[in-house]
Amino acid sequence: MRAICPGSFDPATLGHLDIITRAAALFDDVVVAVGRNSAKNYLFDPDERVAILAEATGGLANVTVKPISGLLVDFCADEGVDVIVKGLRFASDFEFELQMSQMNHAMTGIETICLPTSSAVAHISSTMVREIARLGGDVGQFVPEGVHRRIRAKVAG
Ligand code: COD
Repeated sequence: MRAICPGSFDPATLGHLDIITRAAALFDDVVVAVGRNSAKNYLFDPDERVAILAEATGGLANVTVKPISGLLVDFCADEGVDVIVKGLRFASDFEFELQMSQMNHAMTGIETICLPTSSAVAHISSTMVREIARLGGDVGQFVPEGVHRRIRAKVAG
């Protein structure tokens, strides 16, 4: 089966990597889809986010990374994706993911599977990583090393 892990990934964190790695162990093939959530104020542009994730998932042979600009369900139909995989941290994630999964299912019938977050990375949030980085804090414990390096360069620049 072919799965998709969609997200904004701004920036990709150890929480995202945990979900992607576990999805790659469950499914034959995983597409990581770098999308756009219009409510978010991004640190990295879409091309940078794709490059960052391609580097971070380089060790996973059945994972590819692609950008998406339109509807997720259209991308899934075009790419032959069978199932959407999301991560769940808290009740607020559940409410958001439940509604998105129902909207996506209503449009094309595609199913969403949610993996509970691993306890070691449950607290990690891209939004908070962005805020800490912009205010000069060290986010090294929350993100892969390549992402940490790029954040330091972005904030310094
Ligand atoms: N542990 C486990 N899971 C985590 C963690 C963590 N520490 N951090 C994040 N996650 C999970 C999130 O719960 C989510 O499932 C996934 O990782 C991605 O998270 P984000 O924050 O990077 O991505 P979002 O939620 O901003 O992404 C939203 C999408 C881009 C997927 C969404 O807006 C979308 O599908 N856009 C395409 C347009 C579309 O079809 N819109 C209609 C949707 S109904």
